[in-house]
Amino acid sequence: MAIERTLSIIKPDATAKPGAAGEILARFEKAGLQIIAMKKIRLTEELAKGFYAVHRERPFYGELVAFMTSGPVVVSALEGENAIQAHRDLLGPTNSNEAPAGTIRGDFGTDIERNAGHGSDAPETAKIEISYFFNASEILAPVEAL
Ligand code: FUP
Repeated sequence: MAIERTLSIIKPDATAKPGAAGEILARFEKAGLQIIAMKKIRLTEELAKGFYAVHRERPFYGELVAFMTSGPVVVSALEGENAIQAHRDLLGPTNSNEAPAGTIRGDFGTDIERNAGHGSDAPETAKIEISYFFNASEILAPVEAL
């Protein structure tokens, strides 16, 4: 297995729940994923549309953009062994209705749209998504590498 980086977004439905963002971040760290960049922001329509541009022809695109701009998000870059799959395992299935208890989407999401978190799905998309939100100077090397 390789050391990878992935982009995580704690979505507005989860940041609206008291204590949820902190618990989600703690789950990342307990699973061995290091937070190498992080910020809490409110996505503009332009940022949300650009992030989900791959879905722009899909019927749910408008609603998804409206949801993603409805409140703050916590965006982070995570690094660790097999980080992309490890993070997606913590999230659980895309549809919160199908996500088991103990997964982030199962515990903090509601349905396929309001599903608490986003995680990159491959190394190429992780690289694009991390650079969409963070400059090189905002990404901090893990402690071991300092
Ligand atoms: P994932 O890789 O798990 O984030 O899932 P997808 O790439 O399939 O979906 C991207 C986003 O679109 C997810 F956050 C969920 C959202 N979505 C909807 O809002 N409605 C749908 O019918 C399908 C996906």
